[in-house]
Amino acid sequence: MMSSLLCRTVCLRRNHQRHLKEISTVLSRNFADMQIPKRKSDKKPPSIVSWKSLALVVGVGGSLTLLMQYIKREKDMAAERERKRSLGKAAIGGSFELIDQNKQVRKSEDFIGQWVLLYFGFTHCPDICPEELEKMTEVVNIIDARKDTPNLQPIFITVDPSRDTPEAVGKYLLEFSPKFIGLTGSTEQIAKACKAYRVYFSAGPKDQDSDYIVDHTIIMYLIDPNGEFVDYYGQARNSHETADSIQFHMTKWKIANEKSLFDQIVEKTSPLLKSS
Ligand SMILES: [Cu+2]
Repeated sequence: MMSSLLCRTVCLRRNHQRHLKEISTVLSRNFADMQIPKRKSDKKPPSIVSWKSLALVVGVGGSLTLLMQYIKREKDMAAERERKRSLGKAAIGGSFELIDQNKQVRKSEDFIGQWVLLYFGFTHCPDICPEELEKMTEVVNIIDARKDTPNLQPIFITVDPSRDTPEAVGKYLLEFSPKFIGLTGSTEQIAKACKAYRVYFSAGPKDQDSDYIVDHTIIMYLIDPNGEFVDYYGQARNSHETADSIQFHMTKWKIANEKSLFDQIVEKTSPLLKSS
């Protein structure tokens, strides 16, 4: 009895030990399979968009936008020029090459950058031309006296080139204002200038003193610094009305042609864009 009890105790102990061993083996296997999660690194992952590439994208994008706006503006201006042409406005005016009172060749292009008030007449004109040149002098003096307007260059072109030599023109215009530039030339040159401005002129018959009257259009033409005809003024307009109208056109032109900050940026960046 005693021996059987002892045997059972020993057997139980052995079973228990075996059982513990098995548990330990299973546990150690399971622990070996378990993966310990790695600690997250403090380092940030590399960003796809760096500051440098972002700046480049913004820079290129901005430049392209400016270029597109510049192209659009150029297109609009070309359309406006075309519209003016189709209206026939630009049909008045054109190039000329004449001789001034100092016998210097003067071309229409020489006056680019200036506001010009142009009048066609002749030095032997009994009344109309003196009146108009008097008025023209007043207009020029009014405009020149105004600080917010650029100066106005008065130009006289003769429609009587056979009598109006450079000397005769110079002497005549000094009676009105030293600001005048007086132009003469060959019959062909004068005819060409008159045709450009649609000025009609026709010499009448000579009297016993060989004097004659030249019938002609009595109009003052306003030309802007681009050399384009802007407006005209007939006899009915007095000097103040004419000056006010000229000032209005000068202001309008300045707004339309003034370089904005945008234009300045485009001007500076467009060569860089072209070369890149
Ligand atoms: Cu006249």
